[in-house]
Amino acid sequence: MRTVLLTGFEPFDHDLINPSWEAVRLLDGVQLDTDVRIVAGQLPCAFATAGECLAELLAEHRPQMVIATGLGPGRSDISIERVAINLNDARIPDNRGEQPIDTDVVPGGPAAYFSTLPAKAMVKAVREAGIGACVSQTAGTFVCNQVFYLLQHALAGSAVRSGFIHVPWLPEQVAGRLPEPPSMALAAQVEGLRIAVLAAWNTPVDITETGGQVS
Ligand code: PCA
Repeated sequence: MRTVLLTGFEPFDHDLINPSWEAVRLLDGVQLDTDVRIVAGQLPCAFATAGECLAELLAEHRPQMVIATGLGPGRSDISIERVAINLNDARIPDNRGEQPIDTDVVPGGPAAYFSTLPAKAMVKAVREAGIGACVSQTAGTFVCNQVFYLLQHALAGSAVRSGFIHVPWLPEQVAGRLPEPPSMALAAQVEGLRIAVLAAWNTPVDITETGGQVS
């Protein structure tokens, strides 16, 4: 049995729920094919510990593909991230009260890593199912970008494809706010992620882009 590891984050910034974890935990155990299974793991929203937890999940599951996910407040679509940068610059404190400003993710590491997922093929597949999706050129500079960078750093040069997806708020998280920010129902997030993962898995390894314009 081969494994695709999906990670989601615990809630942060006073939220009680994080849609990234709610969505990926519903995909835990789902088979993509007869011999490929999704395993879901949760990461803490903390600069000091998220990387260690990610490394433990990689060592435990030895996945063939890894997609980390997180909440992207204000996003309206399933956002396939293209690039992780070697910079922490937190707008708010993390769940341990740490707020790194202008620090390296990995001192001496490359300025950035590209995702090794086929971002445009994933966007096209999710849109074909009627679910909003886009390619995003920045994962920000908070814990999500840190985890994305550490993931790409850990798997650089390996055959294991990896990348990051930001998901929108759930409707119940934004209800009553004026103006109401964008959101997406949990069922659509789960199905969108499942289709994105499947598209990534089924796209040949030497193709990271389909080349077409998607936005
Ligand atoms: N989103 C945050 C960190 C955890 C999460 O779900 C981010 O975009 O950095």
